[in-house]
Amino acid sequence: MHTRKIGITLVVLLIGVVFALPNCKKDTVQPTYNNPVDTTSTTNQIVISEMAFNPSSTTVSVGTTVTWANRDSLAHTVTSSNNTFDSGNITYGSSYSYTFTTEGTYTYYCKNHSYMTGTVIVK
Ligand SMILES: [Cu+2]
Repeated sequence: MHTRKIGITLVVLLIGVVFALPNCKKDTVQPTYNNPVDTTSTTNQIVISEMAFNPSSTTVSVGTTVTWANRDSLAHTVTSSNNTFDSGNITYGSSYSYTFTTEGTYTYYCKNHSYMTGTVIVK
């Protein structure tokens, strides 16, 4: 009887932890289900790897400097569709930065591999 009560208490506690963690404002334990490859990102660090911009879309505030770091062995470019910016070839291990000073949606692509596309939304 005593053992069963402890068992039920543990189950209730576990359920409580599972439901309470995401809503807990001052928890020191980070929720573990943040997807690191979430495409709705707010990062200003974009990694070029495996022939893709990661994340492919990010939302930043006006004045943010966004940096693209190339981790592919091939050279890539970060070229805006309306020619607002153009990195030229970024070789392996190099990076390119651009500061967005005007609100808007900026689509860009790689001149060497036009199927590589990305978006920066500036708010
Ligand atoms: Cu490329």
